[in-house]
Amino acid sequence: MGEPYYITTAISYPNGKPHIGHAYEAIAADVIARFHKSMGRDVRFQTGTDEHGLKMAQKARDLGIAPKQLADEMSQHFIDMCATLNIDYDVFLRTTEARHHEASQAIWRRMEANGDLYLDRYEGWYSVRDEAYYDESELVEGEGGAKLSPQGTPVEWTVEESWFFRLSKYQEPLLALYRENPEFIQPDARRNEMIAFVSQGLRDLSVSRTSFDWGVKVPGSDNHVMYVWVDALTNYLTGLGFPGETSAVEKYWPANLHLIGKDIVRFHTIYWPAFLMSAALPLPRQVFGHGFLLNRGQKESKSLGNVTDPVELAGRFGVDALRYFLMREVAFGQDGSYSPEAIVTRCNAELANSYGNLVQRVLSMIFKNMDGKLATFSTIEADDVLLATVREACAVDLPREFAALNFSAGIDAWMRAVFACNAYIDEQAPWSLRKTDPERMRAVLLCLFMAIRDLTIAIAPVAPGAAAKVLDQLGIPADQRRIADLGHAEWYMDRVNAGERLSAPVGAFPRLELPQEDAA
Ligand code: ME8
Repeated sequence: MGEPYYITTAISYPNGKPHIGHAYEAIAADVIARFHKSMGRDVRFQTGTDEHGLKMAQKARDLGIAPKQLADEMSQHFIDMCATLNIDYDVFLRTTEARHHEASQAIWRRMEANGDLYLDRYEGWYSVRDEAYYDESELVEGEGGAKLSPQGTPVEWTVEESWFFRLSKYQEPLLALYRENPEFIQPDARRNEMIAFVSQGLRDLSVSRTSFDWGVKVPGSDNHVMYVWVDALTNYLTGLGFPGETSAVEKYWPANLHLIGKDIVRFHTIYWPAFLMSAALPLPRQVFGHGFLLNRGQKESKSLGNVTDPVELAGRFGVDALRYFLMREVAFGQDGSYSPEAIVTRCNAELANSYGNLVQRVLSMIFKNMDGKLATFSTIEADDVLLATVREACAVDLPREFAALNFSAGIDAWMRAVFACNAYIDEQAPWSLRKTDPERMRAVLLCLFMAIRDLTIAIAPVAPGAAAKVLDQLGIPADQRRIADLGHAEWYMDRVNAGERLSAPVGAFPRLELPQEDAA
C-alpha cells in the first residue's frame, strides 16, 4: 500500500435535501480521492451529516417532528445522493452516532485539561442560519434597519451562561501557522482574508448553550450542550476511531485535505486548529475553500424557485457528464455557474464528439477490419509522436494539475491529447489503408488503441462509470488501470500474442439533447 492520504468534505446540515452545492463538493472530493488512489496512494475518504445545533432543532420544531427523525430522514437523502453520483467514500459519518458524542467529549476534556475552558456569561449576536456568533462591528444593516450577519442572515441577541474557549490565546500561534505553512489555507485569497481577520484580534469563543438540548452534552455540565461547531469539526477524528488510539488515527491523522466551501473557511482555519492545538493533536495539512456554484449566475433559493435537485440533474444528463462538466467548467477555487445549455454544449463538444467518437471509431475499425484482434507492429515517426504526446498528457500534465487541484487545466491537457488523436486518425486515414497497406492500418489502429487506453485511465477519476465501461471493452484488467503505472504498462504484447479478441463496441458517451423545457 502507498503513502496514506486522508481527505474529507464538510459534513452537511440535513435540514433539507441536498442541493447542487453539496453535490459539487462531494464530486470534487471523490475525484481527488480516486485520483490519489490511481496514483498509488492509500486513500481514506470521509463525508457525512452535521445533525446537531439550533438550525436542525428549529427546522424539526417547524415540521412538528423530533430532530432525530428529521436527521434520519434527511441524512438518507445525502447517502442516496452519494450513491447516485458514484461517490466512493470510506466513511459516512453522522454526528448523532454514539461514538461521535464520545469523541467530542474526549476533545472537550483535553481542552479543559489544558486550561482553555471557563464558565462565564455570553451576551452577543448569534445567527441560527450560519450557526455562528458575530461581533457588533461585523453586522450589516438590512431592510428597515434590521441587523444582519456579514452573510446576510438574521441575527438574534443572545444572553446565556456559557462555557468559553480561550481563542484569544491562539492568535499568535495561528498567525505563525499561516506564515510558516502557506499551503495550510488555500486558495491564497482565502488565506489573506483569514490573516486579516485574525490580525484584528480574536475574542474568546462561546462553546456551549443552555437554551436548548439538541447536541452533545458538556462533560460535567449536564445542562449545557456543546456549540454545534465544536462537535461538527471533531467528526474528522471520530471517523478514524478517536479517542481510541486506533491504527486509522495513527495512519491517517493529520488529514491531508479538508475540502470545504468558502463560507466556512473561518471555522476550519481558526477554530479547528486552535481546538487541536489546545487538545495537543496534530493539525490538518490543508484546508481548501472551494467556490460557490450558481444557477445561471444566481444563488439558488426557494424564493427564486430555481433550486435544482442534483439527483434529478444526474438523471437527465448522466452522472459522468455532470461530474465532467463541473470539474471542467469551473476554475477550482472560484465561483462557477451552470445551466442545462452549458452542460449539453460542453459535454457534447468534448465527451461525445471528441473523446467518445474517437473511441467508437477506433474500436469499430478494429472490430470490423481486424476481426477484433490486435496485432504486433513497428512504429513510424508519426506514431511515436502521438504516443509520446498522449503519454505526456496522461502521465505527467494531468497528474501534475490534479495534484495541485487545478482540474480544469488538467482536463485541458487531456483534451489536447484527444484532439491530437483525432488529427492523427485523419492524417493516417486507416480506412483507406485497408486495401493499400493492411499492415500499416493495423499499426495505426494499435497505436490508437494504446492512446485510448491511456486517455481513459487518466480521465477515470472524473468519469469513473464511462471509463470503466471503455476499459472493460478494451479488456484492460482491473489491476492495470492506475495512472501511476501508465509509464510501464506494456501488457498488450502478451495479449496480442495470445490473439485475444475484442467484443463489439458499445457507446460510452451518447450525445446529450437539451430537454424541451430548457430549449427556450
Ligand atoms: O456548512 N456551492 O453545512 P452546509 C458550492 N454543517 N458549495 C456550497 C454551496 C454552493 N452553492 N452551498 C453550500 C455546513 N456549499 C456545516 C459544515 S463541517 C465540520 C460543518 C458547501 O450543509 C458549504 O460551503 O451548509 C459546505 O462546505 C458544504 O456545502 C455543506 O454546507
